[in-house]
Amino acid sequence: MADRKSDPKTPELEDVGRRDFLKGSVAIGAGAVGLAAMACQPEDAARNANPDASESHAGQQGGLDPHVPPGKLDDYYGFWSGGQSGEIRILGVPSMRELKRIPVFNRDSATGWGSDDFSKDLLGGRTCGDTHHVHLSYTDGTYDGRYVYVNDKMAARLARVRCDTMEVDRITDIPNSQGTHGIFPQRHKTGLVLCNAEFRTPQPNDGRDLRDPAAYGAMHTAIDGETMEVQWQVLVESNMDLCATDYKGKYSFATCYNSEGGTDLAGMMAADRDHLYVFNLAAIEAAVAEGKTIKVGDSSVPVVDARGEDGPYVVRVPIPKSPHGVNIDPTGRYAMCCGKLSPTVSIVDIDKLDDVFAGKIEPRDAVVGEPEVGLGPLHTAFDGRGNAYTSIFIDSVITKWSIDKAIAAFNDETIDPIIQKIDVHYQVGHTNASMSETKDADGNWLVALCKFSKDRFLNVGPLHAENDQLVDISGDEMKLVHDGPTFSEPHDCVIVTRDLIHPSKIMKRDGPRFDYYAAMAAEDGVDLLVDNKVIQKGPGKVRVYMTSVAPVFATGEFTVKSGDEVQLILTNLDSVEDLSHGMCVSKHDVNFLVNARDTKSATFTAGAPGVYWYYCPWFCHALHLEMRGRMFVEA
Ligand code: K7E
Ligand code: CUA
Repeated sequence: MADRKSDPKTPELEDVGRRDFLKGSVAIGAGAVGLAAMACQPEDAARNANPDASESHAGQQGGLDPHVPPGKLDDYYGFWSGGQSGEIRILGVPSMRELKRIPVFNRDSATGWGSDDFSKDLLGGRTCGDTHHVHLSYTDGTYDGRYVYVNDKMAARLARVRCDTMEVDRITDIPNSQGTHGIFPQRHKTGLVLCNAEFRTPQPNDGRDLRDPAAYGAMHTAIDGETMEVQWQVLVESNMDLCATDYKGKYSFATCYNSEGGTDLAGMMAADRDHLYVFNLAAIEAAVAEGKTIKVGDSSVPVVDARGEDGPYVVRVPIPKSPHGVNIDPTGRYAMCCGKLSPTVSIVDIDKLDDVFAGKIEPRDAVVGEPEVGLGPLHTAFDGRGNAYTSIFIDSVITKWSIDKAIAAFNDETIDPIIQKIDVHYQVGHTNASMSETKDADGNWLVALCKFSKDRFLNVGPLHAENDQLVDISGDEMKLVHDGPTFSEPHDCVIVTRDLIHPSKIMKRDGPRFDYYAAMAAEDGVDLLVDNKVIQKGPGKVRVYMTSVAPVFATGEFTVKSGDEVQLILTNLDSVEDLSHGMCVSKHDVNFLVNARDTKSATFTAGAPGVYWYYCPWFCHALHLEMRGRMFVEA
């Protein structure tokens, strides 16, 4: 890469060549951003054809070994969001092997998520979602291995996954919000999870102010990470994109790319500066406690109205231009705000924010560095050794830079904070590094989640794989060591040392799902772990309680009437690790998984009179194919 040193305080775009694409895109619109992405492909492809993977093996140039041999375990759990798929994936790092998909907002045929009774209730009739950001719960600045939180941008929801079962146990609808995008849990304890509304809407959104965008606003929402109840909201005038929290529990943050309040592209890009919202959590909670709040629409959630000027609840730190990511470094001192349409990262000194709120200094005085890192900076990761790694979308690079030097360079333009730029393929969105979002960032691995893969994999038709590339950052130089294709479209990931995560091997039978089944069993006088019973619940309503031990269902046949509403509740009595069964009912759209010691159920309407085989769809035994029974449907 050409050296791009220039005045860090001057984010103007001066170079020719690829840089012109951004100018063009700003002038012409979103389509041109796409063209810019295409245009830089052949050059990148030629330069990086056939990288020799063997170079990266242990012992050579001090690099780490990304190869995990058969039978060996990865050092890290990687939690990936699933984008349009509405799910979460678990990958092993550094092997980048996909270990699991956790259905969240989607309907999933393999597990029955979205069609079994409990998850169907939880999803409230919705069948799809759009997950962008996964974060784990924290205690004392590092992961406590309890929960994973993930947003749904499509329907403004927050879901929680238990780390012992790796299943969703709660989903919370966020009121007065659309486009819930950035989320971040507090880091000093399992406290609040803050959620940003990216889309401004009328408040309340009940038909008023439809065509009066000046009256729109957006909510910064606090959800209790334990109860998953919405605690309060702060109403601001502009949109909010990515979210972050400090390490002390004092502040939360939201980037704003549309301070203009625009409703089209030109309008949203008009201003040279937008801002970082800083939320003063103690002041907000005091206002909530004192009742200095409003109610919006049908929601009973207390809302602090902080629209307009800086005040005790919110200040706005000016950031050039349409900022996107905000990431806090592992020392907790600095918030890195990526410019997106400015080639800069603005370094906000969190220690100065008390003085900003006290009115002693101007908000912009909290910016202590603004290194120029490349065209289209989006997100920043850290190695715990004082370096930052920023993903650069348009240039398709990861830029490694020194935080200390970037701060020094703010007042001394002879200092160059840029250490290295490495090509990634192509158009990187998020980047993250091992333990990067914690005080224990360990500087081993970095992942670049590239939005395009083009020529990197076999052509599989118009929809290409994403390319999640693994970079060894343990040495002085970043080294690309692996291309990892992923299905559409994880935005973000976190990489967690494996000793922090303790999943159970068989189902523990607690939590909201088992509360649901315990109530049902009590109502019917049934012991789920013992009984096999067909219970007539009233005219046209039947419950079938069934157990299984490989390779048989304890109930080999049962009889219902055509048109009956049938609820089939299956308990897997096997206590053997990895021995899952399931339930498929022929021609009735029923297919769900029942793990060892688990209970699941589905409700369906019995079809036309006849015999319908039900069977176990999970290979569980040499006689797995014989694991089936008959449902007799009578006229
Ligand atoms: Cu940058 Cu939704 Cu995190 Cu995508 S967002 S890249
Ligand atoms: Cu049980 Cu196959």
